[in-house]
Amino acid sequence: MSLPKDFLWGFATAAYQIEGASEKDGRGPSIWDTFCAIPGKIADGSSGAVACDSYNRAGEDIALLKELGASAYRFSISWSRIIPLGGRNDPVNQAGIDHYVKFVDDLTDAGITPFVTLFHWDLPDGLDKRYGGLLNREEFPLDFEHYARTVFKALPKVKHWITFNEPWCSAILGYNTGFFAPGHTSDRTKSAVGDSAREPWIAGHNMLVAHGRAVKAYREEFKPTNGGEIGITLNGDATYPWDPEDPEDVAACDRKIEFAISWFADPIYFGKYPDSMLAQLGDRLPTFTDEERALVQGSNDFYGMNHYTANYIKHKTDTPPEDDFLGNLETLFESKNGDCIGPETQSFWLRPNPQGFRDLLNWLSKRYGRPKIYVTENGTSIKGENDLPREQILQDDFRVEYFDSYAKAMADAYEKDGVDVRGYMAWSLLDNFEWAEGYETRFGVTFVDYANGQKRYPKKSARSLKPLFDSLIKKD
Ligand code: GBH
Repeated sequence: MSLPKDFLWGFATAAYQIEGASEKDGRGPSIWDTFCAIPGKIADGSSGAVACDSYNRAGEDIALLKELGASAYRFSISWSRIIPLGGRNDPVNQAGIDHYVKFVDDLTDAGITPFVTLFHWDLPDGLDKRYGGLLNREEFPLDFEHYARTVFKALPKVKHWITFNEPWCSAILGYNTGFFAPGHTSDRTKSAVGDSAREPWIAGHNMLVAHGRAVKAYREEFKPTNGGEIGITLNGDATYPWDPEDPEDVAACDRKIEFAISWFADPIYFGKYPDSMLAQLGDRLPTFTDEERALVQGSNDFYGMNHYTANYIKHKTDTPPEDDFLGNLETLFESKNGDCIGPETQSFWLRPNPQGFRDLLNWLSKRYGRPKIYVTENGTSIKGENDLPREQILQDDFRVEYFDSYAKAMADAYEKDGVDVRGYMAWSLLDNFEWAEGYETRFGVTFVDYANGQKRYPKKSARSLKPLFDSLIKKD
């Protein structure tokens, strides 16, 4: 027994990945609807237009969560359902609000604690078209603040708020590699617009300020009456030196985490960007005005941690190209002496390494002064899973083992290392729209039969979490 007795555990999803019903009840398009319509952007040519049809099956999803024994559920709100065009002077869509009010009511009636993400990458397309979306330093933070306030007002029962999910992905994949919506990149074979050397750092800066504005609004206008807490969710992988004898590889390990996590977390906890980023990016990294810094510094009530994998890190010696976003280093699956970081999965970037989870929890706890941490995502795909017959997909022992080893690594971080971890959300409740990879990669603990009316079949892993957490959470 090693996790605290009020520890919350459950599952996570995101609106665009599960909801479908993309035109129902007045929803406006998001940048992902637009991006998916461009041939070649999504591996299987699909989109989130139907996905798991969760917008129409909210009751079914809640019943499933209850059946699996979850005490928490993390989901995101589709901004363009609340404000179809997105902006602070645009009409608010009551039908969209009503949907989430009922969802939160039904969830809490079922005894499940909601964790609500305001932004999981699905920016209203209207804002991208109107003023360049995340790139607009004046408009974007104000529109986000207004959207956030609208949702805070509508959902007073929600006590755990996440502003942004993985701003790294929106910034780098959206504006450097162009792998995600809105697909900007300097590579003109992939996009007519974009500046990979500059736009990602601007987008990241504007998300930080938008986060700060939403937090200020929450703390001043809602927290005094509703209670509750608010933070941001950041993604980051664990790092190990390719050659532990080489101090440059050891230094590059920290730099890799700084470029992924501290890019956002340092301004939030310390009011400034990491020195390693300033040194490499110079004035391509925006400077905080005093007003912006005041909004951002101190703006986390908790740290939301999304974590999946680890890498060996090898430093580079040449001057990095302008579009480098890793920190002038290579990420590898094998170390110098031939050790492998973990087994292959269906995701090219993901190799299970539970020790890395414990180590990164410690790294974060140390750097940021032992913040309260919620693990807001953790999970795995399985190599070739989608090609198996359903009966075999349901026997997902690889995923069972992943959750088992990662949860125990987290419990060790809590019990033995003193990391203040309070909750854990497995990614994901359902197989769903895995962004640029479409439906070929499955992350769910529940198989979704897309060919037959989105019917749900819980896999072995779905039922493995309750006994696992029952064994780890202290009884009194
Ligand atoms: C999460 O991101 C997302 O929040 C969730 O929506 C998604 O479904 C889930 O993971 C599974 O993918 O080699 O440059 O393309 C996880 C963190 C960070 C993992 C970026 C993939 C790709 C880096 N992601 N990474 S790159």
